[in-house]
Amino acid sequence: MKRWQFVWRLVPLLAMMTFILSGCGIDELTTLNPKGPVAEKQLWLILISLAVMIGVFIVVAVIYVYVLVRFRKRPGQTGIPKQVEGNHKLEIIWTVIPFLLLFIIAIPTVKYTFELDKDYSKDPNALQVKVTGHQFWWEFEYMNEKVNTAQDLVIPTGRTIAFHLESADVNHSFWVPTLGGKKDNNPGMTNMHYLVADKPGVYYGKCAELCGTSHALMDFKVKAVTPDEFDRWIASMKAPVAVNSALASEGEQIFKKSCIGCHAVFDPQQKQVVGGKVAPNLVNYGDRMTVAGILINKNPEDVKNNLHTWLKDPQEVKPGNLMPNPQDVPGSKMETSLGLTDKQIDALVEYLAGQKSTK
Ligand code: HEC
Ligand SMILES: [Cu+2]
Repeated sequence: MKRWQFVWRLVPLLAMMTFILSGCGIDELTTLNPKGPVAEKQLWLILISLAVMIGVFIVVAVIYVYVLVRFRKRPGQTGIPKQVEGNHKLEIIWTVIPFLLLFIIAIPTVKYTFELDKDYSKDPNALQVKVTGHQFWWEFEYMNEKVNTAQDLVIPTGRTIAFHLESADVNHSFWVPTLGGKKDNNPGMTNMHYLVADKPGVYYGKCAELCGTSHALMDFKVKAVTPDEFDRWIASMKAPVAVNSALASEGEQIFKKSCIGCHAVFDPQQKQVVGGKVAPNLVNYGDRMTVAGILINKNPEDVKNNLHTWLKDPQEVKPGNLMPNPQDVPGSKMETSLGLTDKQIDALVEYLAGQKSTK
């Protein structure tokens, strides 16, 4: 009876674990569903190590169970059985077999360790992207194209992307599980990393190094598109966007007063991107897949709602982030605010959401 009660107690525990583990998205944040050659090689290393380990486990378990059964104490048996010590043949066998097994794992591991650490920073065919980790957002700078964006990393398929990983403050770690392993962004240095995406798609990225209060919200998206589409995207990031309503142009004026010191946008008069670099670049903001990397723009209309949520209280969305509150929020950690009214926020939402490429 007691034992049954114990087993029953395990049921909710198992159910809870199933529930929690099901949170590990099958397609999104997994290394088991590779979408490019780097991730494929890494998965192969996992599988070969796993195969060797499972093989060893099975052989050892079978011998163990056999010995337990075959040499168990029989009825009527007294005293300890004959003790056997030392057997050169056996000792050589169980030294050589593990050596061979480790050798099998070592060959691809060493080969891929060097291969995956290749530096493509001088390769003219690779796309050079500087990735700067900030508390708590990602900056992507296309070094040769002179385009800068945040949270959404757009890349062409089939081309090696050479990432120059840097940090503006503390340690971060750049990780896109379906494309390949993570690498750190350390302040004061540049770490090289490369990834390739085979097929168009949206791949999830995360900061994988505890970097402060909102570390868990430091997400980004990698959007792989065809090379043609990529060229169009780059062109659109340098092309003017019309501001086509009175409310939006009011928003533009407020933006130029209150926001442009930190954030850059495309200025149609000067025909270039202008503004500060300490905060995310907001060129073509209406095309973004997220607001602040974490509020998902599932449908095109969502961008307005998400912008509104962000601008009403950025600290509520990402505690500890460095954007000043546009409005006074009672009890907020940000003591001062930019003092904007509800109407001014609506105008800013209209302006930023309308910044869409016209391609
Ligand atoms: C003192 C600098 C500063 C000022 C001024 C500022 N911001 Fe920000 N803003 C930031 C920082 C830093 C972030 C990144 C927060 C994070 O994600 O951790 C941010 C994030 C954002 C985002 C999300 C960006 C993204 O990539 O999705 C929007 C939208 C935004 N700000 C709009 C505004 C608007 C509109 C104003 C003017 C009312 C403004 N900001 C004023 C610093 C600033
Ligand atoms: Cu981080």
